[in-house]
Amino acid sequence: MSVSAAAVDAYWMPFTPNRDFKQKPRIIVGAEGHYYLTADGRKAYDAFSGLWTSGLGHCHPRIVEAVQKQVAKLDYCLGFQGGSDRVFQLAEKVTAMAPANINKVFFTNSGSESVDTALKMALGYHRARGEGHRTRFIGRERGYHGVNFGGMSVGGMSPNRKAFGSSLLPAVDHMRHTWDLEHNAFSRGQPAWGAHLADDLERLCALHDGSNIAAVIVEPVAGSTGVLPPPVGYLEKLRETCDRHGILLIFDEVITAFGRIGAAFGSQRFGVTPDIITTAKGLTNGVIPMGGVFVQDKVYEAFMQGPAGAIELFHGYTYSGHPVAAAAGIAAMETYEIEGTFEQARSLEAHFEACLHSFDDHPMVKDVRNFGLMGAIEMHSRDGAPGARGTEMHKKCFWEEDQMIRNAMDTLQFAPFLNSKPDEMTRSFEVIRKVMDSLS
Ligand code: PXG
Ligand code: PLP
Repeated sequence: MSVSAAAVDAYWMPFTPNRDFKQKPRIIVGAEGHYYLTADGRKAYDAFSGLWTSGLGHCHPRIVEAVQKQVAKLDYCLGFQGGSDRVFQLAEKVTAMAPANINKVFFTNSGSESVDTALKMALGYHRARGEGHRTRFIGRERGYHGVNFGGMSVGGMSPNRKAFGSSLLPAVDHMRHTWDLEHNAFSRGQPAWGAHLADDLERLCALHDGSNIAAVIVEPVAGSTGVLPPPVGYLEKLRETCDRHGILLIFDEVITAFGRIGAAFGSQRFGVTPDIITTAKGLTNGVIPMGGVFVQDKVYEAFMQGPAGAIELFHGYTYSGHPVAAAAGIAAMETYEIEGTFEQARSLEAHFEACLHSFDDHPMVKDVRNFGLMGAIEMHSRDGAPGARGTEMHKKCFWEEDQMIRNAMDTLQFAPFLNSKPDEMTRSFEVIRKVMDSLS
């Protein structure tokens, strides 16, 4: 069945210039491994692993089979005062992969829900310990924590906040972001410069008194904003400051968890353990929507007080712990283990870095950044038309070169498959260079 003009017209697309898209829609009807199948009958290489989601490739047979079996056996069951066998099994599996002291997970349906859940847990944790005055949150400029009210408030991407300003959470401050063209341009991996920017947290503690701050939330590697790896020593400094002031540290690992930076959790790669970790995306390889919030034992234990029969956390979603999502999650975790995916991702890093940084001297390029299998090529904007080059790259790659790439304004973002074939990766960047060369 083809998609009619009326059908295209009916759908209000997320984070998309709707009117522009609908003039010539880019519609996907299938996927196989590392390729999308387009409505006009082409195969397009997916250079963004879905939307950072599908590191194992599309339609992985083990996950497909697990989902098919599960939906025929238990399609749904309530998640409050009941739960499917699958969700408990998934919880055991994923907490076993988490850093020491992190042994509990709460399930949601997305990264945005994971973030808002984590913020509520932080408030509840402090209140349960008699520190209900800790109500302030600290985020960071250029952070992305989803689009719900909490995540939007701690997030630092101005277009996402602009129209909703008066309804953001009131007690939120932001640290500066860590990108500085003068000091850390064209960095490979973690930039050497910038650890001192974590001192912003110390300043905010001095301003408000640290005893009023509930939590600090950062992405270990900022993703949506165009891949900003943490300067050497930066995350360690945040951890140390939080400890000194009794503040919870939340790592938003919606992108970095489950192999994207060569470990189950980014915090393991960096050797810095937060109190709460938010996840989604790779939890099910993107197959069924699901998120997870992982907490240190002390956070869970703080809630386990009061009358034995009482609900400890007044929070949850109709679809928390959905059995089909949980089955997809179990199959994804099994696949990561059987195929050695995280090690494979790590082994691809050097090639990926070389491909990206081959653009360092391109006249149209302003900066190139990478960490793990996260990468960005930032182009100079065309005079008077910011974003135009990025959009042209995206469209030309799709229509003329059978490549699906992702752009945010004039920054091209790359999330190769965790099991990419090096020659396909090389070819993808050759095509991107060709298209970039053709731009004005
Ligand atoms: N936190 C982080 C760190 C994320 O990257 C979210 C929260 C929100 O997750 P949901 O599932 O509610 O979308 C995200 C999502 C991009 C891009 O192009 C990134 C995301 C979503 C869409 C596009 O970089 N990240
Ligand atoms: N709105 C109404 C009227 C509801 O009944 C519910 C859930 O029962 C919700 C919103 C929240 O939906 P969800 O649990 O899927 O987030």
